[in-house]
Amino acid sequence: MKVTSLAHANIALVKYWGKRNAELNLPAVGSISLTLDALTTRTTVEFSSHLENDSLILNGKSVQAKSIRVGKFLDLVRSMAGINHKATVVSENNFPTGSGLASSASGFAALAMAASKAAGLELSQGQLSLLARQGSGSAARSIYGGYVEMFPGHKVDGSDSFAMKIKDEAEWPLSVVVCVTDPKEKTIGSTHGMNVTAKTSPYYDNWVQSSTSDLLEMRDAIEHHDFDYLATITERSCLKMHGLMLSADPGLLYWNSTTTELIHHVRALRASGIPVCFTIDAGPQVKMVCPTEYVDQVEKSLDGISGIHDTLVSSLGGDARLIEENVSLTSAA
Ligand code: 2P0
Repeated sequence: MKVTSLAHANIALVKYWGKRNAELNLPAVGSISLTLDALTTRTTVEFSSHLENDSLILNGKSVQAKSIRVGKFLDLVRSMAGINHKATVVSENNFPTGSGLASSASGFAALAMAASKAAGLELSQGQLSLLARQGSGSAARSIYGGYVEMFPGHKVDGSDSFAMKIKDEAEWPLSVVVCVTDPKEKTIGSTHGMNVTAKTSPYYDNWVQSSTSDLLEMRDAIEHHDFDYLATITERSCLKMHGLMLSADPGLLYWNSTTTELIHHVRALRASGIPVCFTIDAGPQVKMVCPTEYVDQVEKSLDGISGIHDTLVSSLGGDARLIEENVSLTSAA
């Protein structure tokens, strides 16, 4: 069976950085995110007894390095389903890949959904989230739309480490303006960056401990639709994570000069009365979050900032979903 799925990228308001178990990909901290309607990955998977190897075509190109990570993920699916057929995976992002725009989140969420279904599994959203986490921590969140919380869990085997929706996207319509300041793939991937940080930063333990109160406060802000509170916690978590990254050895600096300019810009906008806040992931792109009725004003305010390569505007998106299931001609033959 050939299955196609679609998943949205997400941005964390309370950030995930660091693993409690690198092998099982278990996060050391919880996180809370928004799912982005406009940023999507569409993935088709087909297992076949006629294939000798797994293959990955990402954005129209055959990708060897990434397909090793994808191959390991497919091994998980195969062992769950009790099959040993190899697979063809074709995946397309509608936004820049590997540049700090959460392509691994939407990518592994879409892959978990399409591959499990193509292998004959019927998984619940919780099981899909748990599976997606094993591909990429942030992918556990992209199984759901709206406001999502990832729980790091306590169990050694990671069976309690998955995400859940905490509020539907329709209940509190926020929007996000993504400012792409550099579309190139980043040189230090998140997995490596997290491991270096956990091993070398003198602040790492404090980061892990202080995440509990950030999560608690963010749940409260979302529960009460309190944008000012959300803005305060979002910027605090973002800057704390980047401070932590800077304190690794060697220090990780993902920003460029436009990233810094945009931080000052957002703070000036908020001081002028526009409810907006920034967040930045493991890359130089700046994501501006605001109530949807302010999104045009926020976007307009960016006119004349020369370092912005592109802007993407998104409302909140829905759950990852299957969009096509076909019995393939090759497997039926
Ligand atoms: C997040 N990031 O919470 C944080 C903020 C980037 C900065 O989750 O190693 O690609 O695959 O679990 O999910 C990016 O890390 O890392 C990420 P792995 P992932 O969105």
